[in-house]
This record gives sequence, C-alpha cells and structure tokens, in this order.
Amino acid sequence: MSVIDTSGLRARFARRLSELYGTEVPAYNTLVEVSHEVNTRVLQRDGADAERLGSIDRVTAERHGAIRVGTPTELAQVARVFGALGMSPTGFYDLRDAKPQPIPVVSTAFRPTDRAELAKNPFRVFTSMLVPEDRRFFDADLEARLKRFLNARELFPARLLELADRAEADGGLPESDAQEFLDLAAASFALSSEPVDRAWYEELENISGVAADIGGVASTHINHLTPRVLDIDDLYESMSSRGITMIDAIQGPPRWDGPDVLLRQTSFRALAEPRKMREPDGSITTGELRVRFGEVEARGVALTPAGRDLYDRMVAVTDKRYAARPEAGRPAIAEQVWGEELPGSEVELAQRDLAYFTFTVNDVRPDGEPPQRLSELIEHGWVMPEPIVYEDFLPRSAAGIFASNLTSTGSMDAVQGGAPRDMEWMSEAIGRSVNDPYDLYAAERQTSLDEVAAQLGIDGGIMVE
Ligand code: OOG
Ligand code: NI
Repeated sequence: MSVIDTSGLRARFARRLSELYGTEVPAYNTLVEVSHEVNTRVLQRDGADAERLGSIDRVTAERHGAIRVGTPTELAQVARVFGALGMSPTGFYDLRDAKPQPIPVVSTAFRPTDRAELAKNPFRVFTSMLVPEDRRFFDADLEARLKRFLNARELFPARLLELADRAEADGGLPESDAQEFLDLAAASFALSSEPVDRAWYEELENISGVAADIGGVASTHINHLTPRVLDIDDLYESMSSRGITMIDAIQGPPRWDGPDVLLRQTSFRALAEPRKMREPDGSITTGELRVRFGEVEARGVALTPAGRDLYDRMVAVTDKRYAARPEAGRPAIAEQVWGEELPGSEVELAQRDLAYFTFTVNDVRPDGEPPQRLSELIEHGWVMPEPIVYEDFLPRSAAGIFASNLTSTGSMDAVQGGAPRDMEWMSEAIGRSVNDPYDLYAAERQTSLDEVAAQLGIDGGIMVE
C-alpha cells in the first residue's frame, strides 16, 4: 500500500483547508483568484527576479492559517497534529501588551523549518493560546469559570491524535489512514454548528472579542487563511477595484525603492456568518458572529538581530513623525524614513550584516587569495548573496490584524499584574521546544558559508563580522 509522507500530508492538508475555507468564506476564493492574477503579472514583469524569494510553485501553494486555543493541553495537542505534518513550533509572540490593542494571548507559529521542506510546501499556522491567569483581563472568578469550560471540551478526537502520533513517528501514513487523518484534522478546524451560549459569549466579549472566540465556544476554527502575493500594492488596488474593501493600510514595511524585507500584510473583514445561539431561557435562535476574515501577505528577506533593531527603530521614528504630522500620512512618512536609514540593495544589507543570505561562489573571481571576511568576499566579487526569505510573523502586524477584526474594544485593567510567559515557558507547557527563528536563519547561512569556505579553500571559516 502506498504511504503518504510528511510533506505529502502537509501539502494535502493545506489544499484541504483551502477548499474548506473557500466554501465557508467565498470572498477567500476571490482573494486567491486575484493573488494568482497579481503573481502572473509580476512574473511577466520581473522574470527570474520574481522568484528570488521562492519559486512560483511554492508561492502559488503558499498559505498561512490562524487558530486560537485555550489551554497548554490544547496547544500540546495542536503540536501533535502539526507534528504529523512536519511543522514545529517556531517563534514566541506575546500580544498582551500589543498596540493598538492588547490581546490576552501568547502565540507561536507551526511551520516546516528545513529549506527543502519549505520548498515542498511552506504551510504555517499562527497559533494563539489564551492566558486566563492574566489579571489585567480576567478576575479570579472568571479565570476559574473559563478553565472549567475549557477543561470540559475536546477540540481533537482521540483517534486524530493517535493517527497524528503514528504519522510523526513513522514519517507518514498509509493511504487509507492518511485519508482518515486528513478528514478528522480538517473537521476539527471547521466552523462548528453547535449552538453558542449567548450570555457566556457576551460576558467574555466585553473583556475581549478574542477571549470570546476562544473560550465562548466548544471548538476551534481556522479564522483566516492567507495566500502570498509577489506585489501586495497591486493586490490591494485590484481587490479594491473589485469592490472588496480592504480594512487596513498595508501593515509592516512601506512600499519603497529598496529590497523587500520581512513581511507586509493586509486584510479585509469577512461577512457576519449565521450561528445558532442558546438564549438564557434555553431556546435556540439564529444569531450572527463575525469572527473570520481574509488576509494576504508579501514576504521579503529575513533580518538579522541587528537588522531587526534597525527595523524597530525605523518604526519608532515613523510613529513619532506621524504623530507630529498626521496630515502627511503614515505610508509616505515610512517610505521617507526607510530611504534615510535602510540600505537600498541586497548586497549592502549583506555587507552590513542586516539581513540573512546564502552565498554562491562566482564563476569569475579575482586573482589571489580570497579574504576571510564576508563583507570583503562580497565587495571584491568572490561571492553573490541570495536572500533567505522571512518565514515568520510580526507581532505588531499580528496585533493589528487581531484588532482590526474585533467588534468590541474590550476592557483591561492595566494596574493588575500579568502572568509572565516566554519561549521557555511555552516549550515547557507543551513538552516540545519552541524554535528560535534567528537560530534557524543563522544555521542556514552558516551551512552556506561552510560550503563557500570549502570551495574557496578558506581555512578556519568565513567571518561574518
Ligand atoms: C492571528 C493574527 C495574526 C498574522 O498574520 O499576523 C496573524 C489571529 O487572528 O488569530 O495571523
Ligand atoms: Ni495571518
């Protein structure tokens, strides 16, 4: 019998979710269609350059989803389901002190970490977990009731988890088990038709729409599925001209003349969907919840810690100038700040160690001995940088995406203490170590530098700084 391996399961699951989400949220299909049109245009316009940050096959299939869960136990189960798909927890995002609006969750992203696996299918899922212990949002009584509710529900059936563990241990599943696994996994991310307890949902919604979305219902669901485009400005205009109002400006870096860095995202608000409600008197009515939306993204080169510091400084400068001169508009101000601060070419980003690259040895090279410093190898034409695409998320954009899709602003008591959470805490809580994205990018660059050093006969390796 044929076996579906890990990456095959991942690719199939991403396709399954895409089909499911398209039937549930029709505007998503329009978004995918327009994304394809944009990508075809960019490919015609830019030729091979369009594929510098990923092949067109990869980009066409590329999606990220987002889900939200309530407890470490649930997050550990999510980790098993995604473990079967070759996706491991990567990055830690604390959105509780986020602007414009704090969200009572901490998050990670499940994704493939290996370049070859990413090339096969880069499916990733931004996964958030509620923090009911955080007194800035929930008092002791509500924490207790939330936990009772969360501990009584089952997001993932035992059979799904059993198949997931088997798939992870064996690196795949036989065809018929694979079908069953994919059916069960897709079903556990579909919107449930179970009635929602209106009073309970509304009590949570007064604190946070996200708390209600997580703890107010007995299941989880994919709340958006995001295709990738090669030109997000084109996409934004094309969607608008089709009559779909994009809710936000584009989040993340501005449009500018230099290289694409990190991640740019924008979203539109999905329609309210009919949901069965259980009223306080026990009767069942039909209400509406607006919990899902559409999002699209463009990806650029991954930044080093130094590059990220520069990025954060540029954002701060932009905020400050924008506060002083709101009439100038944030995008124009950001574009100006980028022009002043950020190198305008990949080569310069590589030389100043601001972004991650792999390197290929040039066929035509200078005479003599190669230098040991990376910046000199680049400057004197020994090697050529190739960008490593950013595979992760941005907390400020994530918070913006959360906030722009909430109905209520919620309430928070900033005087109360929060519950400390970090990457180690999360690793411990789910019994798997959460990868640090910087380690992954740095390792990929190092592997490439080791190959270059061997090829050029540079003893003792190449010095990045
Ligand atoms: C997740 C929001 C974050 C992104 O692309 O930054 C996110 C959520 O709404 O649950 O998906
Ligand atoms: Ni997203």
